[in-house]
Amino acid sequence: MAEKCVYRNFIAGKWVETGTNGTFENMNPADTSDVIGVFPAGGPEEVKEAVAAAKEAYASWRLVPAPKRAEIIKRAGDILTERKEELARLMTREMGKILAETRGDVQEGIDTAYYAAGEGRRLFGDTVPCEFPNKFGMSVRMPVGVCGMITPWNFPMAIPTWKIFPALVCGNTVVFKPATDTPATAVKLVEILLEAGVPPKVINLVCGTGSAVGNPLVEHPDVAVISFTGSSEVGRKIAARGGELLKRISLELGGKNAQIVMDDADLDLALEGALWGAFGTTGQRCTATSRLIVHEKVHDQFVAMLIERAKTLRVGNGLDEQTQMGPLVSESQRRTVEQYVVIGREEDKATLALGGKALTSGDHAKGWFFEPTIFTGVQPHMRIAQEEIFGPVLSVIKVRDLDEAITVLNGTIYGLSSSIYTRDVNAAFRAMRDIEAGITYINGPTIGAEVQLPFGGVKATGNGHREACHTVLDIFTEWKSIYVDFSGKLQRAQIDS
Ligand code: UN1
Repeated sequence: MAEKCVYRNFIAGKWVETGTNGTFENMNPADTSDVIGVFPAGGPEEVKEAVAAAKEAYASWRLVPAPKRAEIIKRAGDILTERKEELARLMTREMGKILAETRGDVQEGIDTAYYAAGEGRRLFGDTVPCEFPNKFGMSVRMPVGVCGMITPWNFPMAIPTWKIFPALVCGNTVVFKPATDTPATAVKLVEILLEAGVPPKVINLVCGTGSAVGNPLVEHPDVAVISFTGSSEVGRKIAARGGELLKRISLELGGKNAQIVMDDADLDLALEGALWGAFGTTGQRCTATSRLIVHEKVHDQFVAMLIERAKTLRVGNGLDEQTQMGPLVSESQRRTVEQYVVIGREEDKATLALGGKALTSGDHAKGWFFEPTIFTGVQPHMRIAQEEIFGPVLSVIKVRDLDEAITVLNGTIYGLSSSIYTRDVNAAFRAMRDIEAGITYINGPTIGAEVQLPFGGVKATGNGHREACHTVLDIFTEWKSIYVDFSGKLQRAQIDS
């Protein structure tokens, strides 16, 4: 068994071992006898201290030229590259997903570092003509101030970097509250940022629960921006409070993503997509495929192919290179999935076609494993077709044609990712236009976003912001319009001709 490490918070330039709420342990979800470490459980006091430090550091960090700030983020990307394997292993231990995926998670952080570093030499604004002679107009992006980053456990590296790297390049300072299920990766990220040259008080890390750390961060008057990825339930509360406090709140919330399989699709390709989309990361992605909408002409054949393959998926410890699906992240996550299986079975007409049970014996005895699960005959209104489960549960819905497929796909409160498999270019273009989602894949699964395109969703998935890409800059900068009048006289806009 690995040794129990003691991890620390990083507040006001110092590593602090104890939290005002004591400590908590973080367990390997594939083997709960493996304790990854002991972590300080912070509270409002730590948030206060961290925000004060970030506010103080902001005064000088905002004046560091953006290309210099970006060089530091580029170095962080280099260090992540050097340590990719070690970080991936730690992440698999604390979060459970398989090594191929944790390597991908670190890679997404590396990609984000290099993309954000490039922005240090862009951060484009506009120069525009003015109404008067000898007058100059331009817009520039200004940093916003102290940013509170509240991040989930499913992408312990990628999602924090989506937020922290561009925020720092833009000249903001940060208080980072990672998920309590994945704090070790967060500590490593902060160590790397410091090693890369981020000045100590510019980045602060406070581990702890949402109520003890997250809420005070949202409430703090000196925190200008909250960027949150997590459940719609929590996101709604943060947005409501943020609205009262007139803060900028960026939210990336739930999804109930669907893959459409049309009758002309390459079924082998669609099968690979469905398996990866539904069971990759054990279904614990915001972008996971949790509904499969299949044309009636190919439905029975495709479902048979799907079950055949899903049955063979190797479920186990993600550290084993042979494993294809790891455990769920925690006991409570497994309980949620179990409850949804009960709900699915009780709802009329749905058939549990595969799986549905926790795996609790042999190699699976010490972790939160669950079988790949498929419901067929699902009706679009059923709870298993409407609510985000965040587990390896796929609901198959049969449809008559493209119109019905798109109507069913759009028929949830969410709108993050979507996919259609078809060889018909007309159907593909109609899907691109009519699907209500922030992301649409043609002949690809619902998972697999790259950092140079906007990431986020419509409807209850978010509040209009987009992470990644240059669109993330709108979260972490304020526009300032600047007029320079070099005429030496008063020129009154809209009045003097
Ligand atoms: C998430 O699940 O919140 O597109 C992020 C993907 C990954 C990111 C997922 N690149 O699935």
